[in-house]
Amino acid sequence: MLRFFPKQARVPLLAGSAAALLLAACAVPGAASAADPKGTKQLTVTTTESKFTPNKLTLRRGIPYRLHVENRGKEMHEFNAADLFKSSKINNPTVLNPDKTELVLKPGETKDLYIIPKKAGRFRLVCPDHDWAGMTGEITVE
Ligand SMILES: [Cu+2]
Repeated sequence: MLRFFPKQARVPLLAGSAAALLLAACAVPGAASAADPKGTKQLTVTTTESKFTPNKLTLRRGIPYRLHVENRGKEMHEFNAADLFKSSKINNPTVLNPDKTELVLKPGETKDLYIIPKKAGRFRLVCPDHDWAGMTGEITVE
């Protein structure tokens, strides 16, 4: 009788740990999810004072991209491609600013945007804080 009770108590404890592990696995950023569909291509753009590198990108319609933007500068930079974002499917819109026009990056910050371009064309890329200094670019969707 004395051994029976601890064994019984162990079962819900284990089930609880398994559930906690499962929850932890789901919370890991970058874990396979709806945001990272099969065939996703990664593109990396860095921001510094005062430019995008590269500042010309070519995407293809209907292809899922993970647009990885790294701010390696000492100032705040924005990756603003408002018209492209408007005409695309964005799988994680909460990474954008409230107007859904740009990624805002503090110095040293990195953000990933999951985007599927839907409309062909040439779209303006700009950092509204530093466009006067030439911090502009162009994204072509084919
Ligand atoms: Cu800037």
